Amino acid sequence: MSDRTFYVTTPIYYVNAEPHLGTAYTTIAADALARYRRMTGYDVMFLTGLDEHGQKIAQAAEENGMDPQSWVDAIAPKFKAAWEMLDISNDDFIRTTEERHKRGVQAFWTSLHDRGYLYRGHYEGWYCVPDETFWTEEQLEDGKCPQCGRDVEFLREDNWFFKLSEFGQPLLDFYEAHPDFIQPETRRNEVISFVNQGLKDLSISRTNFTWGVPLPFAENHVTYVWIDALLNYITAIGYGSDDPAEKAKFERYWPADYNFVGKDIIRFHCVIWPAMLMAAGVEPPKSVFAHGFLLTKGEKMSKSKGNAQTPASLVERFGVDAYRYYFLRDVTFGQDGSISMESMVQRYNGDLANDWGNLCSRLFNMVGKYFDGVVPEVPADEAETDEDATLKAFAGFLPEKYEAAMARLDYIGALEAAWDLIKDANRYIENQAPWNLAKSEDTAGRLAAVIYNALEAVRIAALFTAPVMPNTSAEVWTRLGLGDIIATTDIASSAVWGQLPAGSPVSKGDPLFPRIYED
Ligand code: ME8
Repeated sequence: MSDRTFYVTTPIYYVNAEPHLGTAYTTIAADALARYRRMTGYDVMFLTGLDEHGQKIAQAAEENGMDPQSWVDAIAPKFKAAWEMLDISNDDFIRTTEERHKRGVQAFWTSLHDRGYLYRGHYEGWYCVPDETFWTEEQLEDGKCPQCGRDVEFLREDNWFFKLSEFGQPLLDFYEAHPDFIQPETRRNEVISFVNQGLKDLSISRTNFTWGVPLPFAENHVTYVWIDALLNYITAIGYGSDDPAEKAKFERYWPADYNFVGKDIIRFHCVIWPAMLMAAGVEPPKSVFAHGFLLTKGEKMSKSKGNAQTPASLVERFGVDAYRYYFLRDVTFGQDGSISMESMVQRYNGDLANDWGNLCSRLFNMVGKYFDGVVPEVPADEAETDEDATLKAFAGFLPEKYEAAMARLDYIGALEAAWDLIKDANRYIENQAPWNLAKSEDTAGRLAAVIYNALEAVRIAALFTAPVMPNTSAEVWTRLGLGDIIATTDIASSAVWGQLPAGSPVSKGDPLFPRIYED
């Protein structure tokens, strides 16, 4: 096992409804990163899961005439199935109703209680059930939730409180000492200015319903759902367990490299979460990255607005790899991005059918036609031309360019780097015109070189498209007679030019991305 570890998480999604394009977006982004890090030799822990407690879930269950546990048990498989369909390679899947989580939550709050960070108090104020968020009178906008615009309810409860107000300065110091903790920069500024306004103590328990983790030191109190949910990132890897293997796991993977979240839940992740961890003497994660919203027709796509599509219909039309590609290629990670069927068809036909699919088809066809379906041997005395050198240079730059882009979570930049090679390979074939070289015996050596070089470019491009489009890359390598591309653990060495063995059988196969015609 590699001693370089990498731990990335998605939010744990509410089970009040089925997965949709928004939740799939975060999950795919985390998956592509996890896959890439595995290909660069890291021992990766990629966690996703479900947020199953709280008033909102209890209400959803009631509305559906079910008890909460039966309800969450009915929805959980739908998330698992959706992530399977999208080829999400998570290493674990946590549900907050699992024993391991509940035990960890109780251990955590007991520890904060023992450390003197909790006290009993009285809460009077507003609460937004859909967002599971407490609001003060002044924060409301026209009497509604300032975040989602929906109705709020007035709460009067004797609760337990966490002394969040003591963490204003420690948090500001932490942000300063860890400039990468909140990403991107705009979110960092937003959080700093929020903390600068002063923090209020946080109510951490609820008493007017029971669907939550009981607070171990307070009868009839269940933990506030957010502070239950945030802890999933540590309970999943063994926090609170006595089992030595679980403890070792926690030591191994914590602190997480990235908590991926949408910008809607940044305060929970960048203010409450690190403060909780500081109070418990646990290091905060290295980084919280908040991406933007997917917008359809200018509006945030969300379950409550009723404009949230499920991934299944798009996957059926475009295929899973194209689905994954579209969202990472068309939406800048960290900013809001409009999505539409038109732009998806355009990306599909342009980048996938024309550039990548076509490159593979025409090339594999030519190997069949000119070399009986095997990778040609290039004669030792065949001189390298400038065009050959250019193509090799594109392949040579790719590992570094790709790594630099992925290190800043610039998925578009990473895919563009891969496309530079794909486009140059297409240009190369056009310019070298192997169909002309095939006409004369005198140019047989050159023909072999051109086909070999283009195949090598395809082999390498498949490596760098694999984190986003794992199925297509696996298929390309299979067609080249190569092994399991997903098992690559040193992508940079695998990308060194010239490793495609002469004599390897190449099969043509069906088009990787058959053109789609708009209805
Ligand atoms: O907030 N565009 O769960 P949730 C992009 N359970 N991403 C979107 C999106 C959109 N239109 N809509 C949703 C919760 N998302 C809590 C999290 S974590 C300890 C607890 C994504 O089901 C995005 O990642 O409401 C957002 O933050 C998340 O789904 C909210 O999922």
